Amino acid sequence: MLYPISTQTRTVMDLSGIWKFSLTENHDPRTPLSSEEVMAVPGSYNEQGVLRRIRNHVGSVWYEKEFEVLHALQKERLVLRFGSATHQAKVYVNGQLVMEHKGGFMPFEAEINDFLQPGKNRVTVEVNNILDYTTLPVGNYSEKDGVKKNAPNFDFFNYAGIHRPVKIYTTPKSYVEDITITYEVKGENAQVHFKETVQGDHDRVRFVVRDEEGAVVCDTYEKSAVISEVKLWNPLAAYLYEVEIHVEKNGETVDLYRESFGIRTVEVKDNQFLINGKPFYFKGFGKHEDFFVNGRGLNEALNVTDLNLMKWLGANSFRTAHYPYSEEMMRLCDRQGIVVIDETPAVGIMHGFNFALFGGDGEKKNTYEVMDTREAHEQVLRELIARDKNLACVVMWSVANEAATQEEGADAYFAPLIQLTRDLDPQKRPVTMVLIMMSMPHNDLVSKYLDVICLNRYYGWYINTGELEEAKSALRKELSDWKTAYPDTPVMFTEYGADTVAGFHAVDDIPFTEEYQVRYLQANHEVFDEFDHVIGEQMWNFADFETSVGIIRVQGNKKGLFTRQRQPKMAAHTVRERWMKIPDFE
Ligand code: GCB
Repeated sequence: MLYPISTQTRTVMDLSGIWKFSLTENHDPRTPLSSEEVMAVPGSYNEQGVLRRIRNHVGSVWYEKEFEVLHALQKERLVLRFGSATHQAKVYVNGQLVMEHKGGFMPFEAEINDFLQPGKNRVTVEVNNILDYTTLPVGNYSEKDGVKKNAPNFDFFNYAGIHRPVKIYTTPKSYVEDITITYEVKGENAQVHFKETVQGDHDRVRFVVRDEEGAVVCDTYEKSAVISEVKLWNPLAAYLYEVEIHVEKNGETVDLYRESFGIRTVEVKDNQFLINGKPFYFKGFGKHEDFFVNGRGLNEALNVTDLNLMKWLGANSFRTAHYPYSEEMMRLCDRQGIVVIDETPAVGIMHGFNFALFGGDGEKKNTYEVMDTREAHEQVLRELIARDKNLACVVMWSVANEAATQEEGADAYFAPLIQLTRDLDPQKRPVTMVLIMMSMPHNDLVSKYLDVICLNRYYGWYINTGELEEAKSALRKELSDWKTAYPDTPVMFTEYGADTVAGFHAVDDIPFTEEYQVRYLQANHEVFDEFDHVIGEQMWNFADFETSVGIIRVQGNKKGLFTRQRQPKMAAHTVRERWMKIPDFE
């Protein structure tokens, strides 16, 4: 699905702003929503609503907004598009259902010409936040004595609402529906291939590629062209070409779409992660889309700030933990040269998960008998790869975070999904899954399918708490075991971290203090540096973030290197010293 842009043949209306809002469960969308309450879109309703009844609401809520379409545009295709609505949405125009979508992190759209009326129109959206054993992420929905509970099976607040922009964009009746760009780099040149889908009456399609200076580097009706003396997209040195796709009829351009694309290669070889043939070392984070007031709603100023903080630190990459991020963030990373591991919302695929802190080790061990997430999983892989396939910043797909990959059934569940990811990706990027602490070299059932083994490890936090020497020995042992069991698969850390309350201090190794976070990270880094097959370190987390309430969370998860308001903790300075010395490429 293409990102909506304005060109000489298209325009975009943004419906962001203040919408009417109601918690009413049984609204009839044929009548206007009668409510004094309002919500800003994009944004989570949980924070804006302030009160518990809104913050912790379980079930459906309703949004509504009036809009009018410029007369001159009404002969065009008018497409109503949501960047995302979390987690399920039904969309009505003037009381008539125009589309439904399941899954809280992907765009969806529908043509609305037939639903419009002269003058004012009304878009009404029912958004539902219930998560259960069929959804991704996985939740533990229950209803007892009329009380609904929606406990997440994951460690972040279940923010809901219309999280990304709502737009109406136009296209002519003949239009570019999709474009896929692939290429091979051959010496100084690149052979670029275009695969377009065009709807409607047209004669032919022309591709005009420009470089960053605007110079035309190819102009063709063929599906393939050579860009000579190609400038490659590199981490922190992005270079983006732009292809203009002209849909032509009788020699005239009837539709024009522009897609930017970087050219770079990615490959896992000899225990290394090669970008443009050079061994890349991941330095960065698992992140969240999370902030005061906005909740999980798009916040472009925050996105820019976060990338600038990463550059200040010497970081080069992050993982979109634990769901696909906004198209705006992905496009920003493509432009800024930030390397991204693109993760699905498959988090919580573990029945009876207990935090290792309480001695649990996934005690129920029948995840694949009781969960029914396959359909949602396949759907989101299709949607994610369709959305992000042309992005140079995406160098690897993460099929899931911390599933029960040590339990019987994991192989049968994941092998086909990993294969599907490979089949769907036109650029054939590496594929990974992020492994929980209970999944070890001796019992993990999916590592054999992965290009990179990604580990979430908390030695010195959930285990060996406060005991950094023990933590180092345990980590060292585990890394040698992976090397022995999977000598040809590189390993990277996608999580390691210690909850740290900014302002807490101690001389000794006392968890929750800023000093402990510094030493915990140093201890981990010391061991990473002993192993050549470790190809990167993405710590948990970039910043503190909101979670459900619970006794192991002090107003949220505090493993951030920055506070939630983006102030550096003491460890930010020591991590910066380290990362400034580690080059992006070996
Ligand atoms: C994990 C999860 C992450 C949690 C983190 C923690 O392994 O992947 O979502 O927030 O641990 O801090 O416990």
